[in-house]
Amino acid sequence: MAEHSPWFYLTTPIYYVNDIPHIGHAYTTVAADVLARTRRLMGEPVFFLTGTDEHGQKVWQSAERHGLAPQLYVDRILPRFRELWERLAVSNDDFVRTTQPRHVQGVREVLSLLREKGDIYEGSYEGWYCLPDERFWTDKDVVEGLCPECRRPVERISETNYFFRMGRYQDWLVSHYEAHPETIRPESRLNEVMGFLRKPLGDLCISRPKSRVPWGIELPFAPDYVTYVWFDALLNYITVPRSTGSSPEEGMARLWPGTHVIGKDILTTHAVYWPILLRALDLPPPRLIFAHGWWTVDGQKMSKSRGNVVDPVALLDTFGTDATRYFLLREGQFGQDVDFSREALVNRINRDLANDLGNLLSRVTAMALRFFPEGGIPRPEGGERREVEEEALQLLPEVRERTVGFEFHRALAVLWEFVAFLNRTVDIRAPWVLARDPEKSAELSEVLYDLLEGIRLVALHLAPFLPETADKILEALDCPGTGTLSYASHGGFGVVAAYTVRPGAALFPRRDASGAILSEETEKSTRKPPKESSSPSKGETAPATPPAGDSASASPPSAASPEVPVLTYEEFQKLRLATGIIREAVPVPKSKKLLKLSVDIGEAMPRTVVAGIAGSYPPESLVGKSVVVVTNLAPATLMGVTSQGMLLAATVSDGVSLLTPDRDAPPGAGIR
Ligand code: ME8
Repeated sequence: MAEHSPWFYLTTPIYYVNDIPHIGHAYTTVAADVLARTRRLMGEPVFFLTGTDEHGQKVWQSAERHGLAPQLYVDRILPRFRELWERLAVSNDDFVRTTQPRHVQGVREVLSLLREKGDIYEGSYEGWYCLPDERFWTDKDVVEGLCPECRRPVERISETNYFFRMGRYQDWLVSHYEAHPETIRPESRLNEVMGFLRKPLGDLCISRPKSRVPWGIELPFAPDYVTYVWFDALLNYITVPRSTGSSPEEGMARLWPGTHVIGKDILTTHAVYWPILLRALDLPPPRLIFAHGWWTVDGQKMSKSRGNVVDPVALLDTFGTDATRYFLLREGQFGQDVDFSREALVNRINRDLANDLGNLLSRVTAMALRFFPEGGIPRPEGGERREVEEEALQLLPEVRERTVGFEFHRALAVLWEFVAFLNRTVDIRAPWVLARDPEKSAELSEVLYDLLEGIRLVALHLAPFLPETADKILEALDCPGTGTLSYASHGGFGVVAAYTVRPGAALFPRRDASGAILSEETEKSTRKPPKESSSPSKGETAPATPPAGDSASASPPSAASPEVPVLTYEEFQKLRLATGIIREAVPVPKSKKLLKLSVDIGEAMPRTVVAGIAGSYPPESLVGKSVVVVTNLAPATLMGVTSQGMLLAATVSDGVSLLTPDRDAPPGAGIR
């Protein structure tokens, strides 16, 4: 049946509203969003569902604690989830609440049907109950009075209840997974499920007496009982499709089976209870269940009692939508546990987003504007495939494949390989050198077109991950925004006939270790670029790179003088100096004084350093020279080139003299 439907139906768990959302909720939902957006770009019709789980004992108890009726309580918490998804740019097509009439009605219909079929029976129950997980356990399961799942104390309970004949379908489920092992991912999770299925499955208690849990969906055949919250919750995955079609059957035929993205904590309910429930309803099992790993904080489990729960709203307030989304998906492998630290987040922002991506856009658009102020950089005529196109064809299809395969961090790593390639192309092809030679104007135009086209493809592939950034990039390239894109129509190379760029805003500001934006003020005052003028002036002779302060005076400052600030030892310790070796040196176009250097400081990629030393050193004399680099200065853009460090030099009578280690020192040696 629905196996042939073209629809991609994707769900997240529906989250409990007994508390405000945390980073784990954001993780699952953003991952699902990236998948939904990618599938849409692939031209598939997508139905992406998220929502809230509003019934059950935990929610009821939270409401009690707040002195509110449960419905009022959930209505008050709900906006926290909805607003979070909005701020995270989550593009869900529907939002289900288990208190909605469409869901309540659907659950009651299912209950009646299963009761009629004889799959639900009345029985008495005595056993252990885990309140936080709302699950029953047998004597065998419970060790030392603790829940085998969450390790919290269980309580003894004895009552009459209604049971779902789950055991009946165990053999079917085992043979289903044997035939379709690919429907549980990652593979290790399938092993867990099969391990669980090795023991006989008991029947599932699907009711709670109202006297104990008054907050839930009433059983249609037993008004003193409400439905077990998990039974209620899982059914959202079909009550919604049933309510969105012209009839329940049509809605189901269109959307079902769905793909579920969940955390590893709820694997058993999804991979065991849920397919069996579907089977009892004569519906096919889910298309796929992907259970991702757990976020920890500085290596520790996140918990309220530890006070280390990461609040996604606070992250958004400080870092914004796209940086938060990027970090969530880039930092760890989806499926494995991943650790949160602010340091890692700030590093990712500064390195990947501000340096690699942000600089690429600002360098290339600045050059396009400078060398083609009237715009109109045309698509080069025919000919052989050039290297940017080759590289795009090589790398970009993998970005899509990895994304639909849930390998989000790999997809981003591959995309960043392409970003690094484009940055290298800028360095190697040096458009500013081409711009000096009128005979090379065709080559200049070709290089810039290829770079701009490369950047446009970066935006296209970035769109599912960082939708706001993709739009900003496309706007700077004067291309239509992400809302109109598809891989089929925009994924080729050479799609744009001619580029006219606009001055783009900086994509990501750099941050200090606390996460605060390094303000332009700070950057300006500490890294004032030397003025460009044709006649040498006093100010021009001084610093090797943008001077710290502007004291171009030749006399050494005296620590005793009141204008010279005195540093504390702690302040001095913040400075990072390292040895470097200059690998490349070229003049900065239109500048008499600046050279653009590529300096190896022992990192994966050499740093670009702009130095005001052209008056003292011809570029070719610098290649291979050892220098001393300030490595943790905020970058500054000088004449369109962003400098990622500063060289130390002494001011001498006829210019500057670079400081250099007096014996051989490898690149990256720290300086104390
Ligand atoms: O379980 N790391 O809701 P819930 C990663 N209502 N993901 C995490 C996480 C963490 N530390 N903590 C939570 C429920 N999550 C039920 C679901 S579905 C029919 C009913 C994410 O509010 C992860 O997706 O406890 C996990 O599965 C989900 O939040 C649990 O959310």
